Amino acid sequence: MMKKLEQLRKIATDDISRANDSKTIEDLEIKYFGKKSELSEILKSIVSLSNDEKREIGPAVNSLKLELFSFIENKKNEILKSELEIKMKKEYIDPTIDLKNEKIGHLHPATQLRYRLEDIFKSMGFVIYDGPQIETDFFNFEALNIPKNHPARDMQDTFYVKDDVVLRTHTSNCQVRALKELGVSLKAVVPGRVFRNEASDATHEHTFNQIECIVVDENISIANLISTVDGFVKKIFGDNVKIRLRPGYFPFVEPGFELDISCLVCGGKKCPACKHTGWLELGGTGMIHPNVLKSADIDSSHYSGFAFGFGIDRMMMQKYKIEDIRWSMSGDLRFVNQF
Ligand code: FA5
Repeated sequence: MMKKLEQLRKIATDDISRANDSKTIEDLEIKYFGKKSELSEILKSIVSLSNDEKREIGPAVNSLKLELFSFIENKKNEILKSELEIKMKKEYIDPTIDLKNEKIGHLHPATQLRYRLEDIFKSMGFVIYDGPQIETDFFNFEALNIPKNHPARDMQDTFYVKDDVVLRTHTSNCQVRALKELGVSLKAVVPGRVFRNEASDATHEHTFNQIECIVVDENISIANLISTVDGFVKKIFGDNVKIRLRPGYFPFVEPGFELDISCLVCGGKKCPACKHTGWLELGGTGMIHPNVLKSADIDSSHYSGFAFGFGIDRMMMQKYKIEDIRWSMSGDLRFVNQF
């Protein structure tokens, strides 16, 4: 047995000395220390030896085991260190390289504006709510008091995925969703992409962004609506901007309004940019219709609320004086690099 141990020491030390990569050393670890290794078989066989033999062989096996173990550990550390050095040389990073002139890209102006709007509303205590762009006919139309075959559907033609599934035409699709999911009291804004089946021109796209605001609680009035809109419009466009409401029809609000801001170019004095009216349209608004609250299982005798929906791309056009909305999705770097 002692001879066998001596042979094992020689072969193992030779093998380990020759190893020069981590895979080989891992294989040798299994070969010499694994469950089926020769050393493990010898250890198992010790029980069947006589007491005298045990006294001689036991310590010898243990000492060989410790010797080989420390030998293989040292070799392993040596190999890992040299492999790491090679890797570091190959993947060398120079932290002193000057990247000032590297082009790293930036957010699209509509996205920048969206994030700014989100920050403003968050600072006013609103939560940001997100909803699906592929929507059921129910949430996009029916829950909003627009039954099938109602003429109001003509105002927002869309793309049909299936009979009852559409690309959402407005972020108002989240009015009933947010009320059902978050309940009252609710102060939420929904920014996001919407779609319409309409011919594009300087102010119309088939794909654009809106931001919806929904507030439902006890005793909510038009005064709350006006102060909220006035607050956020001044934060976006500056303190001199005025707002005005005109009667407007949307089946999901009663009363409903179109909301205008004073022209940013002439300050309300009338110019070509505002078609000589002094005002620019921002979007629709109004007090949420009782039928909409009913769709969300909310008691309209106890709660009331307002909503508004504005076009982010149109706001972007006004803020940055962009004359044609079609630049927005053109993918033209001459446009986006200006912001
Ligand atoms: C709506 O979409 C209503 N959901 C708004 C609303 C919400 C009313 C809550 C009442 C209560 P409208 O179709 O007018 O309304 O669109 C709102 C705004 O989206 C418009 O004022 C405009 O800024 C923008 N918008 C509408 N159509 C387009 C289009 N094709 N391209 C670019 N922007 C558009």
